[in-house]
Parts: sequence; C-alpha cells; structure tokens
Amino acid sequence: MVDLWLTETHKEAGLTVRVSGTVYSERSAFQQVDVVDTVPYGRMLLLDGRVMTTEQDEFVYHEMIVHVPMLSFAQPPTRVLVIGGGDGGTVREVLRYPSVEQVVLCEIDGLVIEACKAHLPDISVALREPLDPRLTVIVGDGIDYIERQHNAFDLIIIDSTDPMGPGEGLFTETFYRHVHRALTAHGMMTAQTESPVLDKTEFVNIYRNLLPVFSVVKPYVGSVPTYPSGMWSWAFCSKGETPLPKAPAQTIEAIAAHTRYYTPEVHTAAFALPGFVQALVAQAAQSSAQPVVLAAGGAN
Ligand code: SPD
Repeated sequence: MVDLWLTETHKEAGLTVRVSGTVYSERSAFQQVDVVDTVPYGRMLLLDGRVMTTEQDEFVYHEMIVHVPMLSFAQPPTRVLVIGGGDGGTVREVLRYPSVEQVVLCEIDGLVIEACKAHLPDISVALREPLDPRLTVIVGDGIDYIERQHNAFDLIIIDSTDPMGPGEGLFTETFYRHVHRALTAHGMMTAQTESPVLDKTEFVNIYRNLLPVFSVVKPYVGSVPTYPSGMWSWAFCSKGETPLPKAPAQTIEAIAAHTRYYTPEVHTAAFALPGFVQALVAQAAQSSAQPVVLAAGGAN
C-alpha cells in the first residue's frame, strides 16, 4: 500500500497527517476546494490547501463560536446571521436553540456548500433538504450583505477563512462597523481570530480593528488540534453585554447535553487569557489608540 501523507504548511510550521484518499478536488471561482480522508482526524475540508475543518475536531470550533455567545444572552436571541461557514457546522449548532426564529447563512462560495453536503454529512447536516424552515441560505458576499442590514440581528457570527483571499475583507474595521450597525441594541458578534501563537501580527491587527468599534471586545481561546499551533482564538464583541453564561439553567443544560467541548466552566475559563495573549491584546489596544498622524505640514 502506498504511504500517503499531507502537510498543510502555515508560515514556517506545518501539520502532517496520513491520508487514505482524495474524495473531492475542484476549483471554484474563489478558491481550490479539497476534501480528503485522513487517518487521524477523519474527513478533512481544505480551502486553498488550508485546513478548514475535520470530522474529528470540528466540534471544538463550532461549539465555541456558537454556544459562547448564544448562552451569554439572558433573553433568548431570535435572529442570527452567519457569514462564511459554508460547511454548515455553525448553523447546525445555532439551530439547536428553539428560541431562534431566523438564521441566515451567507457564504460566498456555493461550491464549498455543495462539497460539504456531498462529503461531510455530519457537519453539513443542517444544509440537507428539506431545510429547517428557520434557515435561509444565501450564496453571496457577506461584505455586500452586511452593508444592507440595520438593527437586524441579535447575533452575528463571522465563521471565515483566514485573513487572505476571499476572507480578507471580513477582518477590516469598516466591515466590523457594518456588523455593529446590523446588530440589535443587545446584540453580540463572535468571529474567529486566528492563532495567537503563529499568527501574532494578524491577531494584533484584528483586535486593532475591533477595539474602536465595539464597547466590549473579549478574546477567548481553545484547542483545535488541526489548526496552526493547535491554539485558536475567537473574539466576543458587543455593545455592552458581557460574555458569561447567563441563559436560563435549563437552556444551558439542554445544550450541554449535546456538546463535547463546551461546558459552562469552559465558557468562563476560555476568557482567562495566558499572559502572552494579554500582551498581544494590549499591543492592539495601544496601536488602535494611536492618534492619526497627519501628513507633514497638516497638523493645524
Ligand atoms: N486556519 C483555519 C481557519 C479556519 C476557520 N474557519 C473554519 C470554518 C469552519 N466552519
């Protein structure tokens, strides 16, 4: 038998896994879409050669990007927008809440949705027809979509790729300002914010863009074994609401009965940041507070 190994390189580091076969490989208008079978992590989705999700560890990422904000609402949220997330894992978790009346999934790449529906059935289960009547799937650019929304969603989840290629525009201050405007008064946003170990520059830049926009900006961390360095981060942002488990005990128990990573204790603990991550956030705060330097001669 041929011994096949795949390495995802990320800057000067890499994740190497044994592969038992290629399941899908197509180029969309936006990116290269691949699905492969790996021995340690099951089926894996890669976009432009970057690991997006795997059958074995997707639960960490999807539970943390969804249940941390959802269970931080004291009053059950009803309207949720997911930008990106074409694999369906995030909407699968959102739809566990009976309080949710409307979920919009806005994914730029229809081929990602099709590949996941065909080859990652457990992750994409919520995208299978017939759809839950609460779910609307839009194949379109989240940047354009959000510009047209005002006071429309209780929770907006940015389930993006890395800040390059099609995902790049989902990390700018302008985009975050549109998200802020699209949220209701008690609204919250969560977004994936890269590895604080291997993506220090990107991490600082993301928080530099978030801090001037939202009154509450709290990074939180977790372990996603197949993401660069294994240490991953998300941002919790709001107009004043704090990220603590505040949902009724009954709701928290009903959700925790399904989750494998999320617990109310993990929720609280994820915001206890290691010193080096605190230092990165302080660096972002310092640089976002810098006064705008005017061109020479323009100071008065
Ligand atoms: N470096 C990989 C970052 C991927 C984050 N998004 C994953 C999408 C899973 N729904």
